[in-house]
Amino acid sequence: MNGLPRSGDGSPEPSCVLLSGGVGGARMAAGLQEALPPGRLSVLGNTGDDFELLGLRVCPDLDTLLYTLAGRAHPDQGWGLQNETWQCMHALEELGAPCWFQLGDRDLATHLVRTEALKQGRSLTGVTADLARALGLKTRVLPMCDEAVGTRLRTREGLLDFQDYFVRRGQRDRVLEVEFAGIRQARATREVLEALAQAELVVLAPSNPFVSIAPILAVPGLGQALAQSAARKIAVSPIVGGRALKGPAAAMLESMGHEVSALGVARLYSGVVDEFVLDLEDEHLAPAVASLGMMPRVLPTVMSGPRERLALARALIRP
Ligand code: FO1
Repeated sequence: MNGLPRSGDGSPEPSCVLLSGGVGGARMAAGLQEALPPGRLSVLGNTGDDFELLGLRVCPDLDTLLYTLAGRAHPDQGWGLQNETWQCMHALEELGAPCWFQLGDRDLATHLVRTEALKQGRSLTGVTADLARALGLKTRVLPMCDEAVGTRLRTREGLLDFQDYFVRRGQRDRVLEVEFAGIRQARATREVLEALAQAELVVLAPSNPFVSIAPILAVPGLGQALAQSAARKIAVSPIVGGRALKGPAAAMLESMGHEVSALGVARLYSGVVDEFVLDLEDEHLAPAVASLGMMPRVLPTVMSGPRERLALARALIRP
């Protein structure tokens, strides 16, 4: 015996649910997928970044998860596919079509299949499961909900749709407030509720707390199911040494009046998780995290490659 908690089926590794958005979330998902037996991981993906482009339904965080878990993601940028070609994008440019958001030729195939399936009445949960199966995944990738929810950012320039802020305007605007259009009409799906009910471990990925994790927690019924779950709940800080490893999390903490540190993130998750993972660089913040009622854990959190993400995942699984 190795002291690990035992799952209902007698396996020593726990059933795990990961809440994920962006590239950091997908890398955490890949580490957990490798650390756990096949089929033991469900990932709840943020869909607040979704939008429509040229008639296609774009789901960046779900696709980043699918491609990363299938080992097909672009190795440097993290989103999109490796060995991608851009013939369609060049043709669109010649036609004067909007090209600020880049969809590669192979990525377009995913978008065509998803958009057509949705048009035929399939749910986003159903079509995402179909795509995952086609890519050979055993991990379940679950959209946070089936309804359309749009993350909007209040800035001095007005209310911006997420991808306008993130890609078109290059994250240059100071974010004053974040809202999730359509969230009141959304409902936690049966698949998400089942995954949370069966989970022995829930991990909040080192994703942006405001635009990746918050929309997932805001889905009616989902936050309550998480609160009622008997699982161990752990969050991993996306802030290391006062900086975000990727993306605008640090800038958002500052512009929305929070401390720009892992402790600032821990305060946002107070009451949501039992354990909070700090990077080695932030060990000095452990007593302050403990005073929030969360157990601090100090681990190497920077997932610079497959070996580091597997090591982090294994450390999270161990109680
Ligand atoms: N990010 C960019 O910075 N520029 C792009 O042109 C872009 C295209 C894109 C296409 C498909 C996809 O799944 C993701 C894409 N992303 C792009 C990333 C995306 O904006 C972000 O990963 C998330 O929305 C933030 O988590």
